[in-house]
Amino acid sequence: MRIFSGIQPSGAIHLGNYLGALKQWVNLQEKNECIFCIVDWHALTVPYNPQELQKSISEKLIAYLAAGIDPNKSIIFVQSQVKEHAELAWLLNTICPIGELERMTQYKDKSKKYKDNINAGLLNYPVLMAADILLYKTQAVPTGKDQEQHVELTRTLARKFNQKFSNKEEFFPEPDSIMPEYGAKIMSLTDPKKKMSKSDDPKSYISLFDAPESITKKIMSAETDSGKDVIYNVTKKPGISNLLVIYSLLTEKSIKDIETEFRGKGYGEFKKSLAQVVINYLEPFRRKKKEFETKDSYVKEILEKGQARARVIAEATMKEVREKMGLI
Ligand code: ATP
Ligand code: LTN
Repeated sequence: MRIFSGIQPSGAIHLGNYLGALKQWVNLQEKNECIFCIVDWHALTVPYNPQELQKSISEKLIAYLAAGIDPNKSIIFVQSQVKEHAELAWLLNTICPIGELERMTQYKDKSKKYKDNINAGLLNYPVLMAADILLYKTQAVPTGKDQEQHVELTRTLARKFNQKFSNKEEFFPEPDSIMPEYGAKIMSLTDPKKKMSKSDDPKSYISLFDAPESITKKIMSAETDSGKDVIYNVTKKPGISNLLVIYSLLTEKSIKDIETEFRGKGYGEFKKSLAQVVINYLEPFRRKKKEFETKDSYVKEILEKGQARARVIAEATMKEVREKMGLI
């Protein structure tokens, strides 16, 4: 299968991004043709600092590598280096109903969060994402739960394009979402009713590269619920349930077994143990990050090679798209 996914170069990659997306990518690359993108154009739709953008892109690439994405198996590249993404996004805009965009949850959330910057890019964001995916004739898109709606719109646009411009034959495949059974929506540590998000306060997430002391501090002060029993109940105990999911995914123990282990022990002891689990799990990530930071030219080369490989596919698709749409 051809797989495509991306992460924005905003904030620091956190456990939610890892458990929802990156961890799946690492497994998928073994048996599929995978393309992983750092979607810098998407990150411009909310306020950002131009001086920090390139640094943030390098950090994301290092996070991909530290998490286990192998540049010999997968294509890794930066979105803005392959201009066909913008061209296809424009063309798909002409078949995308505005109403579909206005009902997108992420658009509604982000326009509430950035009231002074509700730009057209924020509304059109899912069309660019559809272009990212369709440009590579992708069959499946591994992401967290929050992106499911955007992948659904991508399917709608693929179908519309095929009907209008391809004699109803499948030119663009309609891509499936791939989501993990657990971990598709890891919640914020400071507000467990909201998803963990890189653009929020760093106290609300654990970055893949947080120092051990910082991990302990964040977990010990994570918002938990009234009561003291370590029990999974998303409606009554969203805070402790979120921590249980993280514990279970990182140790591969079932939630039931963890509940039994901490019966009668209270939140404090559970959190202390979780902090240790997270610190140990992320230790190789911190080590690999240091290693890659000293290999500047190797890291640059990965992006150059990735870009060249991505471009070959993108150019071929666009040639066909232009012909189908009556362009030269
Ligand atoms: P931002 O706050 O800048 O919007 P984000 O934290 O939502 O960032 P993205 O770059 O938008 O991160 O997402 C990268 C990938 O991580 C996507 O596949 C997304 O679905 C997934 N993801 C993001 N947040 C979570 C989460 N809390 N739980 C599980 N998966 C997540
Ligand atoms: N919108 C996604 C990032 C993204 C993406 C993509 C994911 C942009 N293009 C294509 C999968 C496939 C997000 O905010 N996480």
